[in-house]
Amino acid sequence: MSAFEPAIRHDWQREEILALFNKPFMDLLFQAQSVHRAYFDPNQVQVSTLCSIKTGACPEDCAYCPQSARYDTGLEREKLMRVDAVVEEAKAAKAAGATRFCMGAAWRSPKSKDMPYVTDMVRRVKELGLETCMTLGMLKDEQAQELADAGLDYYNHNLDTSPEYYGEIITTRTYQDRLETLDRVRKSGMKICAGGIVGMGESDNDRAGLLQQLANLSEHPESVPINMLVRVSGTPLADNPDLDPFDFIRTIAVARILMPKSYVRLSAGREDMNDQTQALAFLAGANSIFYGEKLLTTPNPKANKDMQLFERLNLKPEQRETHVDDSGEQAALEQKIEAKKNEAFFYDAAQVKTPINSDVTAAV
Ligand code: SAM
Ligand code: DTB
Ligand code: SF4
Repeated sequence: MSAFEPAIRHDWQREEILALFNKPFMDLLFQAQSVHRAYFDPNQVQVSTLCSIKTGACPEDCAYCPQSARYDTGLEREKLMRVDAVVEEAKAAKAAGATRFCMGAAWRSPKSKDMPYVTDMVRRVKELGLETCMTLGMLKDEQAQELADAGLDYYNHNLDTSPEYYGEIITTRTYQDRLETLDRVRKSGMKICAGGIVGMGESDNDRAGLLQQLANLSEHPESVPINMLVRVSGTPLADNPDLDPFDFIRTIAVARILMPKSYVRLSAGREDMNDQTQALAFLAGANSIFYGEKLLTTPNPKANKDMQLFERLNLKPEQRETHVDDSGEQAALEQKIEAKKNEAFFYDAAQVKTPINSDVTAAV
C-alpha cells in the first residue's frame, strides 16, 4: 500500500501510549491514517454480522452488560438457539452482504453438553462460505481445540479495560482468566478478536492500559473491537455521562498506531454516533463494523443507513480474507449500495443533508 512500514512492536510503554493520547487531535489522526495506509486500503471496510445464539440470564456481573442475571434490564432469557435457526440467520446475513458471522452466548463459559451444538453451528455456517467468529466466555484448552477443529476462524474475548480499572467493572472473573483464555485460543490456532469498551468512566490512563495489554500480547489480535458503551437501563453503568466522541476517536487512532496490521472494529455504540463521528473513526483507522439492525441485544443502525454512509464516503465492503475468489457477499452489498444510489428518493432529507458538490444535488 505505501513504502512506509511501521514496525510491529510488543514492547509499548504506558508513557509512550499516553503521549499518543495527548497529541493534538489533528497530529494523532494524521499519524493513525499514515499507519493505516501502510497495510490497508483506506477505503475498504470489513463487514461482520452478530447473532445472539444464547441470550440473557448470564451468571457474571459485568457492569455494562444487559445480559447479566444480576440486573433487571427487562431482557427475556432464551435457550441456546437451534442450529437450523442459526444457519437461517447466517444465510440472511450473507444475503445482506456480511462476510463474517459472529455468534455470541451469554455464558461464563460453555458447558461440555453445549459443545456439540456450537461446533455444529461453526461447520454449518462455514459451509455457507462465511467466516465464523464465536464469543462464548472462558474456554478450557480442549474446548478451544474443539472449536478450532470445527473450523472456527476467530474467537472473541475482550479484555474490556485496563488491569487497574477492571475490578470496578467485573468481579466474577479476573483479568488473568481473560488472558489465559486468549492464550488458549492462540495455541489452538484460531485467530483472536480482543478489544474493549470506552465510556465506562475510565481515564485516558485506563484506555492506554487496555491498548498496552492488547499490543503487548505475543501476537497482536487479528481483530480489535473498540466498543462505545451502550448504556442499558437497569445496569450499573446506565447513567454514566456522555462520552466525548473525540475521546472515542482518539482510542481508535491509538489502537491503529499500536497494532498496525490488525483490523480495528468500530463496534457497539454506532447507533448513538452521527455519520461524521463514524467517518472520523474510519479516518482514525477503523476498518471493520458490525452490520445489521441488532448487535446482541441492543439496536445497531439500519442496513439502509449503513449503505448510505458507505455510498457517501465511497467506502467499499471488503471481500473475505479466505476464499478470495468468492466475491459473492461483496458483490451483494455493492449491488445494494449501487441500487440505493439510483433510487430517486434515496437521499432522504430527514436522514441525509444534500451533499455539497454532489451530482445527486441536481437529480433530487
Ligand atoms: N459472555 C461472553 C463474554 O463475556 O466473554 C460473550 C458475550 S459478551 C456480550 C462480549 C462483549 O460484548 C463483552 O466483553 C463487552 O466487551 C461487549 N459488550 C457487552 N455489553 C456491552 C455494552 N452494553 N456496551 C458495549 N459493549 C458491550
Ligand atoms: C464486541 O466486542 N462487541 C460485540 C461482540 N464483541 C460480541 C457485542 C456488543 C454488545 C453490545 C450490547 C448488546 O447488544 O447486548
Ligand atoms: Fe455475561 Fe458476557 Fe454479559 Fe459478562 S459480558 S454478563 S460474561 S454475557
